Amino acid sequence: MADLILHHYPTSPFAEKIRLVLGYKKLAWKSVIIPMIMPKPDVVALTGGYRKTPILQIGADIYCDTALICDVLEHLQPEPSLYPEPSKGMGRTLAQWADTTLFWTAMAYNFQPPGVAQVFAHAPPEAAKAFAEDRQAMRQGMPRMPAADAAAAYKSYLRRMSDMLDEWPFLLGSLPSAADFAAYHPLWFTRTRTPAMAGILNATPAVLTWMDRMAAIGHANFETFSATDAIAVAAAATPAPLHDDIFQDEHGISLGSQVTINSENFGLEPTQGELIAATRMHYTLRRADQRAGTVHVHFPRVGYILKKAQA
Ligand SMILES: N[C@@H](CCC(=O)N[C@@H](CS)C(=O)NCC(=O)O)C(=O)O
Repeated sequence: MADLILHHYPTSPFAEKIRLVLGYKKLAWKSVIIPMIMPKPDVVALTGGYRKTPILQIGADIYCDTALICDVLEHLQPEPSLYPEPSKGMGRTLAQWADTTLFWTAMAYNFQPPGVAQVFAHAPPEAAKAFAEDRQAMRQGMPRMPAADAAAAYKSYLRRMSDMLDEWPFLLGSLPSAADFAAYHPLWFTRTRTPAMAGILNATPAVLTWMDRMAAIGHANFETFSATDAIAVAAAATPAPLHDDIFQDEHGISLGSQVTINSENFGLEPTQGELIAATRMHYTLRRADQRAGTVHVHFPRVGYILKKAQA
């Protein structure tokens, strides 16, 4: 199997989700540390535009979004499964809620002044300003949740999670599922990056012990790798053959068209390329980059917007 190369940074919650999935599946990986804010020339050489964290690279295949990365890792290493029966649909649906509603609620709560002070405690003052400007630009008008509303909602969500953990060690039963990895990472940020805000977790001890169980999964074996070497790996590799040739056309855009794909919110930077697959759940674009060569960039359908590229 070609190396799994995760492009990420230590404090990224979505990256923590994937580091733990790699740990759960005992998959060894290579770690490329990427910048937290733009510019990200080495990321964009691989993705063609998408700049969010993390991305997974396998040779000349680039996988964007953690929902897709979970599917790819599940395919490579089916056991233990991220989608245990009988709650496969429930697991995906709860994971989507956690990656959106729970994540944004927790972040609006965490990024109150004591949390911000901790996140940037060891950084020069310009770093906090540059971070705020970068994330503001990514939001593109997406409304920000007021802190008091976020606190109230976060408390309710923690109680609901605690109820789910009454009879089981994990949210949907005796084994972790995609829902646990997705629900864990925003709480991990509260607990480890903004401990001044972590008192909110104390009202739900069952959630804290579940968090300890999730943390114990660990990150498996990894070694550090440079962005330059990762781009050289892409340039030397040929993209994997597409497994699934089902074409589900929802847009009236045929395979072979030049298209753009962008996230439906937060970080709208588009990736442009030739649409070479549009399966039930995923899109694949082929693009050529001066440094990375021909790469296939993959996106999930859910959460992404496909358009014909402007001629
Ligand atoms: N839906 C995406 C969300 C990823 C995301 O928003 N990641 C945050 C970091 S945890 C991000 O990209 N922040 C801006 C950046 O890192 O440039 C996924 O599941 O991968």
